[in-house]
Amino acid sequence: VEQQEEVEEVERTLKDLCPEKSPLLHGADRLEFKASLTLEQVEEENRGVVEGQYEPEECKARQSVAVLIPHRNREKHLLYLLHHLHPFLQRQQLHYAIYVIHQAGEATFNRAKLLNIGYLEALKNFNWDCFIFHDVDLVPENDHNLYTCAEQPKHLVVGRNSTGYKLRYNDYFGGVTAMRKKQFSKVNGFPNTYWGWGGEDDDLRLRVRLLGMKIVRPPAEVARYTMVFHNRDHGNEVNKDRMRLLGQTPKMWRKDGLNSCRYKTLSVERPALYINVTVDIGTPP
Ligand code: UD2
Ligand code: MN
Repeated sequence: VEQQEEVEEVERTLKDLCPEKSPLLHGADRLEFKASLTLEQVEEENRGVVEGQYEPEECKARQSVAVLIPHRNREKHLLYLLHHLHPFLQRQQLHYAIYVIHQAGEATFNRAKLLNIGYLEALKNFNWDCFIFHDVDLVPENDHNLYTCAEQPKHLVVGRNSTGYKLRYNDYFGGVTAMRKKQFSKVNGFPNTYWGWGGEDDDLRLRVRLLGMKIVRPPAEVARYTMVFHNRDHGNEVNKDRMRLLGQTPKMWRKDGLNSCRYKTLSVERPALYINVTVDIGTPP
């Protein structure tokens, strides 16, 4: 195995770097969400993806990107997202892998903690440069919205169908964000203490600001998403504590985050199109 890896490493260094702008991009897409879509079909369309991972044949990718998707009980959304995201990322000529971090059990959902776990687990497989924190129900509409990291943390959802493609509020940092490994570890990741819906995205934004970084966004014409319609899930009720927690972020960010993230990995499965990490994250205090 080691030798094989060395050969791959050499091949990688011999290839030319991919062009700054991929020739495969085609701009705005008309997204289709067919109720009849099956996993077999999506696998068939993406034969180049092996155990959730892909690398362009034609050139050496400029960034290695791990896409992290927090998940529970949204199988249909996941299928739609895989169907659109794989070809989308391939057109961007990225070396990437898709990780689905699946919360086991029925306890209150914790999106932020799942994303911390995704980051920690993904780094056990490969030294990724860039992490995309991605809601399962948001499908990008335009492949000029690049899933790469920048000098500053990047927010990729300027607009979506359900909000008339307008930014929800000025400092908004939810839905899909891109941070370099260094940027994310500098802020100690997400908080682990937000159970249920809301606030965790604002906490990450506060962390980013406290550490002197600034959020950047792609142009509004390209940073567009369709959110597959859904109601609020059972087990993800509004987090009534979120305002209080947000008030404590300046003193809590050092203690609560990547360095305090405790969980139990129940399984790591590798079906064709993603790496499925199932975890026991505990229950709210
Ligand atoms: C918004 C944000 C989201 C997050 C959330 C508050 C946008 C576009 N998104 O989403 O990033 O900050 O508010 O927590 O503004 N999930 C499951 N199963 C569940 C519950 C949640 O898989 O039972 C995952 C899934 O990836 C989902 C994400 O958590 O997309 C966010 O939950 P949501 O879609 O219910 O919340 P929403 O749309 O208000
Ligand atoms: Mn949603």
